[in-house]
Amino acid sequence: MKGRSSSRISRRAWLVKAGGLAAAFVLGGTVNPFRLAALAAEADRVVIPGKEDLIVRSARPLNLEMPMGSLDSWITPASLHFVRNHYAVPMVASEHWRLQVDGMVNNPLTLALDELKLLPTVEAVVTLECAGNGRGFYDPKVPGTQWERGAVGTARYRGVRLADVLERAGVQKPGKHVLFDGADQPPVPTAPDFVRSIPLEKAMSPETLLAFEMNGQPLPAVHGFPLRVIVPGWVGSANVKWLARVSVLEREHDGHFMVKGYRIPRTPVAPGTTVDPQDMKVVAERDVKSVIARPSEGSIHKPGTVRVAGAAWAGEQEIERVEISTDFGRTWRPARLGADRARYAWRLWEFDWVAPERGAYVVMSRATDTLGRVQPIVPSWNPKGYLWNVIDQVRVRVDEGVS
Ligand SMILES: Nc1nc2c(c(=O)[nH]1)N[C@H]1C(S)=C(S)[C@@H](COP(=O)(O)O)O[C@H]1N2
Ligand SMILES: [Mo]
Repeated sequence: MKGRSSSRISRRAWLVKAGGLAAAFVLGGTVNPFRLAALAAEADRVVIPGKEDLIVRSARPLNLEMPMGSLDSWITPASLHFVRNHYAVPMVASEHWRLQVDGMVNNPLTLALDELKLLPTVEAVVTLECAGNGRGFYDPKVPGTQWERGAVGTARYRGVRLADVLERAGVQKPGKHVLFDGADQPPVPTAPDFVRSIPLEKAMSPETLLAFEMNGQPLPAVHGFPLRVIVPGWVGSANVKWLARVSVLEREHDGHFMVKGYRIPRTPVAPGTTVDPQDMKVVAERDVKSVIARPSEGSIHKPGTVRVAGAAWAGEQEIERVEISTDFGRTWRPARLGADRARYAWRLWEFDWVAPERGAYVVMSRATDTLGRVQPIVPSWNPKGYLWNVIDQVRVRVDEGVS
């Protein structure tokens, strides 16, 4: 027993070290164990060029959150777009890069970027949100990156339709799911590769893209250069980056990130319950949700008009309305929805709250989508902390004394 547990510890230590080496390589550092230890200790001070304004949730792998208070445009600049990586960012040279299309197809394809770009190009503004966004709010706490509001962002993507590529390859009758594999690699061969699949129906729908541009620029390395999948309305994990291979399968892929990760209970469970992965299903579409960007939690305001602002989104649906309550949920009044809109993009909203007199208040936002789905009042806890979409709330103070 003793021997077994110590060998487990050393294996873990090795895993950590291997991850560190990979990250040091990517960040361009020299491999110095003391420097690595210092980096780990000061993870929140690691600076990623162009992403300085984001909250560092972890440096290795790179997980960056948008501070929601900085939301002030419908399209999120790349500098503010969250980043969620499982492993080190692979540095892909586009001239050597090829997309492999195989599996249950009549004509397997190997496409260079230039060949792919010969297909009709399309543009779409799409909101991406990590399935774990809001995980930090679950009680009891669940392991994983403790995202709060900002593992979400909206960008204009340009690419080709996945359906056009699959049509060229000719999907065979039994093909029912489409697998995506990116060029990122686990730091040790025993760790699982990040591979995901989606049903053929969603893969063939015209909104599902293979994107090579984000906000008019080639995809930044951290967002999947040179090519990523965009699966509008679905959780972030479906949107595989650094895409290297697309493969048509007969059934859902059975890799780690399908059968262990990214699953939610089929039926609701009590908070803190351990659930067998077999009693869970793969997270796919996102739910209706709104978040408050301003005022910020704990802020103090003079009596008078306080501008409340935020964003709302709803998976494959559109936002019907956003309502605000400033009296602990007794009454709700409609927010103004921003003019900018796209089928799969968030809607910005605003509300002018006339703060009556001094006191401690809770500002709440509640979105409803075109299907009539409404944000819940209490969380539906799940073991991995996915799909947090409870009515958002921030505590503020109103006080004459502030200047
Ligand atoms: N190859 C690959 N693709 C990936 C990931 C990854 O780790 N590897 N992370 C996924 C997850 S969980 C999310 S939420 C989104 C995040 O996209 P972003 O970093 O561009 O915001 O990418 C997805 N695509
Ligand atoms: Mo994610």
